[in-house]
Amino acid sequence: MEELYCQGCGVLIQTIDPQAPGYTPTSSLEKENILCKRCFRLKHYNEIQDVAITDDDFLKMVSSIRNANGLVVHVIDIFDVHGSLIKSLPRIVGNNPIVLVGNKVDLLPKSTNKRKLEHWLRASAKEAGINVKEVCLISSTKGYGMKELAEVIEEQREQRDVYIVGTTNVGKSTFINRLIKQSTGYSEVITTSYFPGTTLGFIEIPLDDHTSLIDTPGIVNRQQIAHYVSDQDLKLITPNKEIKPRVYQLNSGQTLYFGGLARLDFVKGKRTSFICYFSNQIPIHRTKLENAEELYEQHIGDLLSPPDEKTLEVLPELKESAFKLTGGDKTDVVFPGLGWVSVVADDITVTVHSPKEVSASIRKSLL
Ligand SMILES: Nc1nc2c(ncn2[C@@H]2O[C@H](COP(=O)(O)OP(=O)(O)OP(=O)(O)O)[C@@H](O)[C@H]2O)c(=O)[nH]1
Ligand SMILES: [Mg+2]
Repeated sequence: MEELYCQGCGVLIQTIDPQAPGYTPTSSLEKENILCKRCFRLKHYNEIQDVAITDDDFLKMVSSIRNANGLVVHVIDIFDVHGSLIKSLPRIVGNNPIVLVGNKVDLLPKSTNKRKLEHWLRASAKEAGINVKEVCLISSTKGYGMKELAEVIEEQREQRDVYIVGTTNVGKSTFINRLIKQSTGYSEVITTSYFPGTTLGFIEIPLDDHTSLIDTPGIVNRQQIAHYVSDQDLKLITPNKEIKPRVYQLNSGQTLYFGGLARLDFVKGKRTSFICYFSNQIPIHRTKLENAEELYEQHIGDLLSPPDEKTLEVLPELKESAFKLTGGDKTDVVFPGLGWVSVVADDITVTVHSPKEVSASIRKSLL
C-alpha cells in the first residue's frame, strides 16, 4: 500500500489493527481527505483514544528539525509560560532561526499592555538561553495578531520551510487552521482538541511550489498539570475566555485555596492585596491558616474542587514551598498551568502548596 498520512493528525494510516495509531477502515481509503479513526472520533464525539507513542518518540520526531533548513515558530501558551517555553529548544532545532509566539492572549484582561508583555517575553526567552528574532502575541481562536505574524513569518523564512513547534496544547494546530482558513476558506482542516497530544506526526501545508508550513506534535512536558487531572477537570481549569482577576485583601494568617488543587498561605507581612488569575471556573476559598489543613481533609473533592474523584486517584500530593518576597516590585506566584497570584513584594512571606510534579515558582509580574 502507498504510504498515506492522516490529514487531521499526521499519523501513518494503516488498515490492520483498529487499536493501533492510524487505523482507518479500508472503505475510507477512497476518500479525498483521509482521517484516522482517532481523529474521526475526536471530531465527531470529542472523545480521545490513547496512543502508544511515547514522549521520547515525539521529541525524536521534532528533533529532526535540527537537520533541516527553515524557520522555527515556537508557539507558547501565554497563560502557562512556565510550562510551555521549551528551554532546550536550541538543542532541538539546531541553528535554525526562531520566532517566539505567545498564543491565547484573548485570555488576558483587555487592559493588558501588549508592548510590555512582548518585552517581558523576549527577556524570559533570553534568560532561558533562547535567542529569538521576533516576538508576536496572537489569539488563534479570535484572530488577534494573525496578520502581523503572517508578515513576520513571510519575512523571516526567506523562502524556506516553516516549522511550528511547541509543547502539547499550546494551540499550534489551531493557529495553522486559522492560516489555512484565511488563505483557502477551508476550516478545521487539522484536528485540534483540549487534550494534550492531539497531533501525532508532521503535517505539511504547502506554501508554494517548493516550501511548506509544517505542524508538529507537541513536546510533552510532564510538569504540566494537564497530565495529572481528569478530562472533566482539565476542561474546568483551562480558561476559555478572558480571565476576570479576583482580588483578595488578606491579613497574615489567611489562606487561599484554588479549588483543592493549590493553596497559598499568607504567613507574614502587612495587610496586602492578592490578585488571582485563574480560570473563572476555579472557585477560590479564603480561610484561616490555622483551619486550612482541617478544611482540606474534610472537604477535598467537594467544597474544594476540582479535583473530582478521578483526579484524586492520580493527583500527586501537594508539596509545600516558601517564598520571601522583598524589593517592592510586583511579583507573580505561579502555579504552572493553573494560574498565578500577583502581589507587591513588600516584605511578605507566603507558603504555597502545589501538586508535587508541578512546582510553584515566582517571577516578575507578567501584567
Ligand atoms: N483561549 C484560547 N484557546 C486556544 C487558542 N488557540 C488554541 N486554543 C485551545 O487550546 C487547545 C489546544 O489546541 P491545539 O491546536 O489542539 O493545540 P496543539 O498545540 O496543536 O496541541 P498538540 O497537537 O496536542 O501538541 C484547544 O482546546 C484550542 O481550542 C487561543 O488563541 N485562545
Ligand atoms: Mg496539534
